[in-house]
Amino acid sequence: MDMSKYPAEPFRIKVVEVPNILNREEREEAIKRAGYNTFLLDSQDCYIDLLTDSGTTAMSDKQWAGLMVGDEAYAGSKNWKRLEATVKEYYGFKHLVPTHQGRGAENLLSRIMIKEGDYVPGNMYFTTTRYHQEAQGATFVDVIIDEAHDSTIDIPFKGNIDLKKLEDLVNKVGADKIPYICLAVTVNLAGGQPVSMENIKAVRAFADKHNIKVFSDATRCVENSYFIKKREKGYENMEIKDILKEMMSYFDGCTMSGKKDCLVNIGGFLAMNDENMYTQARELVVVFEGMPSYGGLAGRDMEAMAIGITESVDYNYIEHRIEQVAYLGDRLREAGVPIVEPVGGHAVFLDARRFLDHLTQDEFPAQSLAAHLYVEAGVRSMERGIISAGRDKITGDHHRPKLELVRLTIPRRVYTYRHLDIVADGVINLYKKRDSIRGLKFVYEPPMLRFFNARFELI
Ligand code: PLI
Repeated sequence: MDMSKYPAEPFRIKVVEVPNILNREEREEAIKRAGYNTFLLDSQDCYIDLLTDSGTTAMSDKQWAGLMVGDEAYAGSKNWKRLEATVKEYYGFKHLVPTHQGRGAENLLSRIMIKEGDYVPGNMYFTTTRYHQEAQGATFVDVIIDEAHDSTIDIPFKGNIDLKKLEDLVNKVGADKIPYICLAVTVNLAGGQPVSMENIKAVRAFADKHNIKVFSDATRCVENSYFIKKREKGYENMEIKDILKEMMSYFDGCTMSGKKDCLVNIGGFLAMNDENMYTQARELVVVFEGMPSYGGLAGRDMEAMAIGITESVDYNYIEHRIEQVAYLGDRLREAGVPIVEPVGGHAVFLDARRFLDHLTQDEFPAQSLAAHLYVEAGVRSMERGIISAGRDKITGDHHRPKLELVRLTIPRRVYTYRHLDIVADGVINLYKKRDSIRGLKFVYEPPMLRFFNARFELI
């Protein structure tokens, strides 16, 4: 590999964490104890933990210093004032309520906007987002472009919304049944794929025509901004922070999981422009999260998030973050391992259907691949396939996503290129002996968000 293509770490390491490095036999025991579910492994038993990029960021020295100026008053904390001002400055929305994390904001948004029998179109589902929409009586409708469901198609903005699908939905159910369009930047389950500014503008224009609101799932919006800078004409000379602000200007508001692009271990917010909606959000947040000036967070958490937001738009940070993920993808592609193309912002996704083409979807290939990768290399990854998709609330059958994936999610500012080499070597070794990998069956299936706590055994 020509390493000069990849930017070196734009940080120095000041604190280290030493995990257990188990041998193969110990890892076999550990995964059996965990019911072949990587969510149920002990963190200390995972040498390289790529379960998620959520809340796993290494905070900066400035953020840690920020924790010391936490104002832990029950109401009116000064850290809240700073967070509010920072979100207004970088995201441009008039109002926000803090929440303990992204799903807290999704709960509030869904309760405020959705009536029983509504439809919420979105560019592919995310587990918690869809859960909250359905819990309020809505039907989620996937309106992402078809290409997003094919892991082999390499196009620059694979997270885009298909305007024709939106139009068809409006014609079928009527615009008054669509309280808002949920537009995620980037699209996690499509592989961390970005949405173009052109598509965001087109969705805005469509929504205006039909009097529908547009809310963004802004969880990885800084990563989306980087892709726009690199791939979309007219944005190549703009600063990340200006791209971010322009992007957000097309939305009526957003939900945010601060645990990703705000570079913190906990936190989130719901932002909006509408005065009336803000009043409702303030009324609801006290029921589910806490006072509108803390929303389930400590003052110190809000301080760290405000600082994280300012650091997240730094070009050196985001360039290294995205290109490091690309490096892992390049290594795997070079060895012929089937991955989702193109590589997205936060993770490399293994295509388990092609990796384990001797297994059917009912043998849970992605779940099995994740379990075997742990045994092979001490690397923890996550299934994003039939298990994550859950069951249809009416028919009770599995949702059957076309994409059956294992996500190798890279935490921000945590691992070096050498760590990623260990991951790549482990995956490549496993690929060479893929025919010996067996499928799994449930021994315990939870009724909701089953992937978190499910248990399996080898078939
Ligand atoms: O985990 P939360 O509640 O802070 O955020 C929920 C959430 C909303 N939208 C998107 C696109 C997400 O990726 C997301 C959380 N993602 C997790 C936990 C992940 O591992 O990807």
